[in-house]
Amino acid sequence: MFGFIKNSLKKTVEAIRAVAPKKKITFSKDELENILLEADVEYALVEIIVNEIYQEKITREILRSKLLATLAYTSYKEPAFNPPFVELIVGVNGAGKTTTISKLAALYKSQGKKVMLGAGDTFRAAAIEQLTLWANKLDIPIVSSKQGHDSSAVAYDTIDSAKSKGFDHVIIDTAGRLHTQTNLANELKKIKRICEKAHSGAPQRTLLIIDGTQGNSAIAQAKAFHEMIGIDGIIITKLDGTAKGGSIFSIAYALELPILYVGTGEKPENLTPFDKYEFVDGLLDALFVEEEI
Ligand SMILES: Nc1nc2c(ncn2[C@@H]2O[C@H](COP(=O)(O)OP(=O)(O)OP(=O)(O)O)[C@@H](O)[C@H]2O)c(=O)[nH]1
Ligand SMILES: [Mg+2]
Repeated sequence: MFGFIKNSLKKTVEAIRAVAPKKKITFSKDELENILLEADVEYALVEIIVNEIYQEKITREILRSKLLATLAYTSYKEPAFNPPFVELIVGVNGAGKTTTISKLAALYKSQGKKVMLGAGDTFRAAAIEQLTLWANKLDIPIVSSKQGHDSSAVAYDTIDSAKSKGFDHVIIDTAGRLHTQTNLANELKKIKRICEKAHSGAPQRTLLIIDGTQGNSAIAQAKAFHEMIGIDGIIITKLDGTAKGGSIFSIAYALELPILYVGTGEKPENLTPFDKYEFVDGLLDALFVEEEI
């Protein structure tokens, strides 16, 4: 898997090149400030990072420790659970929920797990079709209903069926938009409640899908979802298509939530576990030349 995160930082690195055209051994505070802002790290966090550095010449090691510190909460520990492990996938429309579900399903299947999908986005007919298409392609069972039907009923039926057939994993899609924000909040809360009714402890994981091309504007949105239903972890999609890779620092710092994976393309295999060291070193490799010994 190594290299996927670094490769998908290409556009972010191109943006940085505008203010740091050449690799160097050290940078000044002013230079560093410009670099971080260009990578779309939020201004407030840039100030925190820069103000905590006392040296005039900033080396790779100094910056590395500061950047890693902003990612302190990003690792995830799976809770103890009775199978099936139920995952609820939420996020605004177009964030990449359905695509990410197919990526997760492909991953779990490749690990030998029995996976079942629930087409819980009953708001749009196209959403049900899209997930069904993926399920057929991946040869994974799916539970769905007609457009406009109760999404909680789909969630219940999926979990019920997975339990009775001895499946390991359930992934439930949800709508990104309803007629109003209050409708969406109520629907998601209800789905969560019904999951627990169908299977004690479910959903074991509620994942928020964030569109990486949105940069820092995703923070407020993520906070709203977290307050609404409680988020256990984040997946950031479309890292390959954004010059705003630095916003991951601000998102991680502001939300203090684990980042489980990043999306690095549209294909089912383009899902990479988020490795904070690879992410930070991928950026630092573009900035610093190795010091001569
Ligand atoms: N380049 C790239 N494109 C992605 C990635 N993840 C998703 N996409 C694309 O983003 C678009 C939206 O993805 P969907 O999975 O349909 O998003 P959604 O959140 O389910 O959207 P709604 O169902 O409308 O709420 C599609 O064209 C996907 O192919 C990624 O990691 N990289
Ligand atoms: Mg969808």
